[in-house]
Amino acid sequence: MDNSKTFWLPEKASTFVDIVDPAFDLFLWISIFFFGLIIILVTVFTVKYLRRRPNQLATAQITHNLTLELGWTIIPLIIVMGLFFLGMKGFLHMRVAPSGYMQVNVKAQKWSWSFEYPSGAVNDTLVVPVNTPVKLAMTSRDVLHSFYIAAFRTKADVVPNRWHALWFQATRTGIFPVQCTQYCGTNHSYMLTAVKVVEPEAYQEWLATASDPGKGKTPAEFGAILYQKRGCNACHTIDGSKAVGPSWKGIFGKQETTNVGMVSVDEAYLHESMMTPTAKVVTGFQPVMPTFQGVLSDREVAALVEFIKTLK
Ligand code: HEC
Ligand SMILES: [Cu+2]
Repeated sequence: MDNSKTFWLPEKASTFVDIVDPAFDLFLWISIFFFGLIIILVTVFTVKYLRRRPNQLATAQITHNLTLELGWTIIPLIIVMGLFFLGMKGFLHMRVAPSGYMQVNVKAQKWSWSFEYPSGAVNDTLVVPVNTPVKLAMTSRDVLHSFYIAAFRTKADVVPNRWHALWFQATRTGIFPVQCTQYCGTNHSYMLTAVKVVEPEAYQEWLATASDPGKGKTPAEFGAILYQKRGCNACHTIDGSKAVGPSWKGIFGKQETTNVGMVSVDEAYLHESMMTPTAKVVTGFQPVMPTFQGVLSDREVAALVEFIKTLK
């Protein structure tokens, strides 16, 4: 099978390709057929019924033509009903995961994705085994986002205070882009990640390490991993350049100007900044940071603090 992208459709990598692509092609060809038919008829009629002489008489008034009227009602009706059943069948199949699926929870936030596995592993890219049904239970921590894997032909909105499910079964290994397809603020266009489809053995191996990312690492090294994996890097840089949030470079120990006055950046302040970001808002920035209450464990907060301390 040729899995590469075509003029119309992106590359193919899931079982849904067999449902979506033929339906898309059918819709496309029906549209092309009627587009062609209409253009041809308009042209033919324009030439045929052109008024050639100023005193040319119009044809006698025709009130109706039953055969023609029934024809242009019934034929399109049959076509659209057929398309409806085709679409409905695929839609239902794509909404209900088959038994024996593996579940991953997905949390969207401005502007990153976080994938949480039952083993406790949390990652910023989605890693899944090939030829296995995977169900995603998705919610958002802030605004409306939308989760889209073009190569898998699947997409669903990710809404705060609600869980949306989506499933897929990847048919080959590889790395495929995941996009947010709902405008969700300044850095929406950077809200990209990937789904990495691997062999089942490689998946088990990955899961074992990902389930305990702090293992054998110093707190600061663990913090550096969390900076990426927890999406802090969507808004904070570590090189001193200003982004949506202040850079972490050299903040530890300095005096920060906030909406409640000057504060010194110590462990307690950093902890509070993660749990209750709106308590003290750094001057010159919007209060857009989501809370990480219930998201970061004490150990993770401590690791992030240690990481920030190293950024002199
Ligand atoms: C959506 C963007 C965004 C994300 C994601 C984000 N932050 Fe923030 N953060 C901000 C903004 C904006 C501020 C400044 C305003 C404020 O104080 O609330 C800030 C402030 C902070 C501060 C205080 C910095 C200072 O100079 O005083 C800390 C510490 C912090 N964030 C930690 C984190 C950590 C840790 C993460 C990841 C677990 C994170 N942030 C994720 C936007 C973000
Ligand atoms: Cu988004």
